[in-house]
Amino acid sequence: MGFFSKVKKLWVSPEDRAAKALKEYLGDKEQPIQEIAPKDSAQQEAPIQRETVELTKAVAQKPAATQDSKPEPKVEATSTPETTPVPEPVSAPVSETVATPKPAPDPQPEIETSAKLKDGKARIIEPIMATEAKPDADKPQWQSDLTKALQQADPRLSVWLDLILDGIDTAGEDLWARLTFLLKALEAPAKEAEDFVARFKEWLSDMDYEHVEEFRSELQYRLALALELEDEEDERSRLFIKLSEGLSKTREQITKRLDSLLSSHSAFDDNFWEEFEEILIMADVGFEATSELVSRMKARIRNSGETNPENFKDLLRAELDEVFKVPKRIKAYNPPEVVMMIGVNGVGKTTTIAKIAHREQMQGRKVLIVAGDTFRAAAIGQLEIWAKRVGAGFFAKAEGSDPAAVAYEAIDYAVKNGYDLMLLDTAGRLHTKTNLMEELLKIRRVLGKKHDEAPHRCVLVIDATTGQNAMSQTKLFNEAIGVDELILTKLDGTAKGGIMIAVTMQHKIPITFIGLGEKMEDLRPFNGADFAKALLM
Ligand SMILES: Nc1nc2c(ncn2[C@@H]2O[C@H](COP(=O)(O)OP(=O)(O)OP(=O)(O)O)[C@@H](O)[C@H]2O)c(=O)[nH]1
Ligand SMILES: [Mg+2]
Repeated sequence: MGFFSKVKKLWVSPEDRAAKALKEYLGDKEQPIQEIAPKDSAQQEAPIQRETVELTKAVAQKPAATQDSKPEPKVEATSTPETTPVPEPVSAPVSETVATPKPAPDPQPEIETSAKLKDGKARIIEPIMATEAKPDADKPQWQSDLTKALQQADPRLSVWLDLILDGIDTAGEDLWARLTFLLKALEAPAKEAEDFVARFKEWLSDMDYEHVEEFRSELQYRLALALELEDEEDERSRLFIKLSEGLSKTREQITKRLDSLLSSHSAFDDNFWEEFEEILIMADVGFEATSELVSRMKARIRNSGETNPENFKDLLRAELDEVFKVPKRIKAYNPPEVVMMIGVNGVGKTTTIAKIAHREQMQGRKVLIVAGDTFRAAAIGQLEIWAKRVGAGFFAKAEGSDPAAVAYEAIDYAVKNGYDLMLLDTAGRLHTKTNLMEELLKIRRVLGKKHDEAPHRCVLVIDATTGQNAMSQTKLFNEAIGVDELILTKLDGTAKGGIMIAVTMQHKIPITFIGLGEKMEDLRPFNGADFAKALLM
């Protein structure tokens, strides 16, 4: 859960919507809501403030997410060094400028940090949206300017970020101060805001990034996750652009040919369907899925009464949307949720684990990464580096250990240390005579014995660039191990994106994420409707 899932509403809205957000929140808690003051009433301002105190207290009392309560992940019986993702505290100048407001001559209520509220004393909190940006002798000019600009801005993350980054070219104290200011204005618990900034700093230093253009996108992604804004239009359109860029080669393969088919036919005759079939096969949709898709399209066209291929693309888009629709699964399990990542070598299992861990950590879950690929020391080392980078816990045993034993012990470790999610990496190829499938089945069995219904998700990672090969891999793994979800990586830059259609139609396994590049933000939840739209633009 992002750290301001409730309070963010205060920010995105003017006073009346802030009051509505409070009302909703307090409604959840079955508290009277009629006390919320109508706007423009100075006398009635107090109830808003009182309730805001409660709201912020509730946020502050939320079990501290991720890092602060996390014990150091211990690497047992391994030669690899311990992973200790301890973020550096926000440096003094930042907290001095931002986190500790100096006494103001103005009797206006101070903006308190939520961290201070953890001591249980009620204080008056003023949501920044409801506060007039009064000139304040003690407040640096940039803070007043920024407050005003944010108040007047369109409530969209990209717009806020533009304002935060206005005049900033490189990472440094100015950026930390402005970022902390934004988080504080959103009433993020101070510790979580601090962690956010500290982790981002750490990431910049790991990546050796300095200039805004190098990290803006990652910063926006992190904020979107933390603020739970990923589903909002702004972020969705950013993802759509990325998806559409990633699919450009596949689109070229399909759309160009489709356009010429549509312009050269004035009826849905046999010749039309034959050519359509050919286009799909060339785009790696595969024989079986192609013939199913063609019959489904024929039926759709019959039912629609459409006789002219002019509107064919719209109908195809609607059909693809249907193809990718999957019923929502009800998730119910005792933590930790155990996810087993499988797939042949080189498809992207390890990097995908890192990307998922990154997402989940940003959303407030405590993640343990487990090195179940014990056959190469390099694999353990690579995973450990990733765990450190994304701030997740790490569990491994010595190279050559039995992967099932690693999985078994990792569950104990995860339970003991209160992890929410355990991501188990596995080998893609064995360097012993043992059969990979038997090995994976053994891990699966051991997990199930150790923890109720584990693995809760068995995720097969496939490399989209392998085209039809992905089909046989899916069949093999599904029959041998059982696959709950698919993640398709390396969709960026391949013309073989049609494999998404093939694999979904034939195996009826939902695709949950797609990989559109090597960066953390390049793993995104899969949305069938967006895929169909991006493919048939
Ligand atoms: N372009 C692109 N590269 C990716 C993507 N996902 C992973 N990769 C790259 O693919 C390569 C292999 O990734 P790994 O995560 O090591 O693959 P693996 O499945 O763990 O490999 P083994 O451990 O050898 O079985 C790395 O260079 C990744 O950066 C993606 O979505 N797009
Ligand atoms: Mg690997």
